Amino acid sequence: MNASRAWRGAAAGAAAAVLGAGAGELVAAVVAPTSSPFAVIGGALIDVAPSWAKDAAIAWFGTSDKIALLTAIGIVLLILGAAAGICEARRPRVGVVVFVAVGISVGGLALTREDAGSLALVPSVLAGAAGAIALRMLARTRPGTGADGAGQPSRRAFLAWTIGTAAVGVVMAVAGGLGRAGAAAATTVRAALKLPRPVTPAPPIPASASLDVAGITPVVTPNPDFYRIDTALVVPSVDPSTWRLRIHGMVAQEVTLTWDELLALPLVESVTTLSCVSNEVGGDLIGNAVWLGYPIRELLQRAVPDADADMVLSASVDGFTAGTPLEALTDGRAALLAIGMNGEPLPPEHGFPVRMVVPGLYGYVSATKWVTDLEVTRFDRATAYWTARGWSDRGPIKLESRIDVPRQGRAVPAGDAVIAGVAWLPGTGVSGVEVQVDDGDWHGAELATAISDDTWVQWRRPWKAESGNHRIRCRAISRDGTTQTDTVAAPAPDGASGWHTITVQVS
Ligand SMILES: Nc1nc2c(c(=O)[nH]1)N[C@H]1C(S)=C(S)[C@@H](COP(=O)(O)O)O[C@H]1N2
Ligand SMILES: [Mo]
Repeated sequence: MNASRAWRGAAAGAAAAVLGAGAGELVAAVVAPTSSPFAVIGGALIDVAPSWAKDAAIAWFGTSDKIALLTAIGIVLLILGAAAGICEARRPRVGVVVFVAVGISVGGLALTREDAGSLALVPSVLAGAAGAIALRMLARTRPGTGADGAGQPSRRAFLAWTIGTAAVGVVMAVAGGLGRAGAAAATTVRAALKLPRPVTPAPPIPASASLDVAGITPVVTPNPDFYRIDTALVVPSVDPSTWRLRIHGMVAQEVTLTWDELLALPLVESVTTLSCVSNEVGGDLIGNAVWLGYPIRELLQRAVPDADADMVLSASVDGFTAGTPLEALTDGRAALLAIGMNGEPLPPEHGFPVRMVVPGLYGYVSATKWVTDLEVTRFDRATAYWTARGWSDRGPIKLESRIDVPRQGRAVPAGDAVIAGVAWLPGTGVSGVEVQVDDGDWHGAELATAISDDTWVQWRRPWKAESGNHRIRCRAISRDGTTQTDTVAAPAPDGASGWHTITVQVS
């Protein structure tokens, strides 16, 4: 086979792959939103990925990890399509068989996913079939075997057909994506929803909780800026009218709760800082919000957990699970079944309609989004999503502090400057922050008013910046008198530690 035939085969195969993938996204949007080929392959990869891979993905791509994964899948599918196209050019039907086989395999995989509906097989199988047909048709448009025998028009026709096929695929994929987001119950119902007022509102946030420092992290994180971490490639769309929470397991009395029942309960508001265990020292996988919800403790009281239970395994519609110490849900802290975030219904990507928020615990052991099930159990009987992947089964948030101003590596003009940031130990609170420049003494920083012991607190310290390179470090002191450890730990298995250290150039 000559090189140009191979290239044309590859182009035809790649274009057919784009068409197939686009068809898969579009069909999925209509019949099975969580079972598009990309969602299925990506979801399966996320679930089989070892924890170091998740760690690396978050370290490299941050909250763009999902886009990076989808891009990688797209590239692999393109290469696979091109290879199938070359096979087809060499031996008609072989490439077609590859497309059909990939479609059926991904369809089969779709059926094994936790959130698979009855039509889960359909998008991928149709995607494979559409790709196969496109490849067959493009193979026919190809110029004949004689190198230039078919002449220019046929070559041009082939190019036009190939580009056209890929373009149709892209349009279908975009339409599918937009359609899925727009039609999702979570989007339409949420828009029309009005949250009840809390019976116990959070005290107003004092003006003194915010320091007047340009560039410091706002003390309450606006929803669009709140970090997002989860295993869901497609944001689950949960219709509140069919939402149910079931509390079962080691309980005297099973409890189920509907959306209307939840809304009718006396709701409370509290401000809690939520952090991801993958947050590096100095990282931004942390945010603070005003949460509206119902204390989980009250619901557990109705269920009456057995005396020897010590864990609540919460599960979401997409199969994610978290194992929370029963004690953290019953000891009186503001552990909420939350429906509101900063005065709005939960944004879809933050768990609409209902999620958990537990002060003092990393999200992976406590903050289940799209939650529908609480099983009262024991740590020696149940394993949760991340603990099955090597992360610690207990996940208390570690005492930490972060320098936001100046930024690492930034040039700072000599003279009066300010060093500022945030510090946190949700559940206990922060009583002080100290700052060190180069090898000088540690100096106490000014603390803003803490909203509560469950939230981070802003801090600042004036600094006479002299020209040259400087290293700046900070450490927090918690209300129980502990100083933040300088022991450097990576996020795995139970959260990063160490002093946030930056270098700046003063001129
Ligand atoms: N259903 C579901 N809930 C989840 C997760 C998830 O993957 N799926 N990730 C958890 C983790 S690891 C964290 S840090 C928090 C993040 O919540 P956020 O995305 O609202 O910031 O959600 C938790 N709840
Ligand atoms: Mo997390």
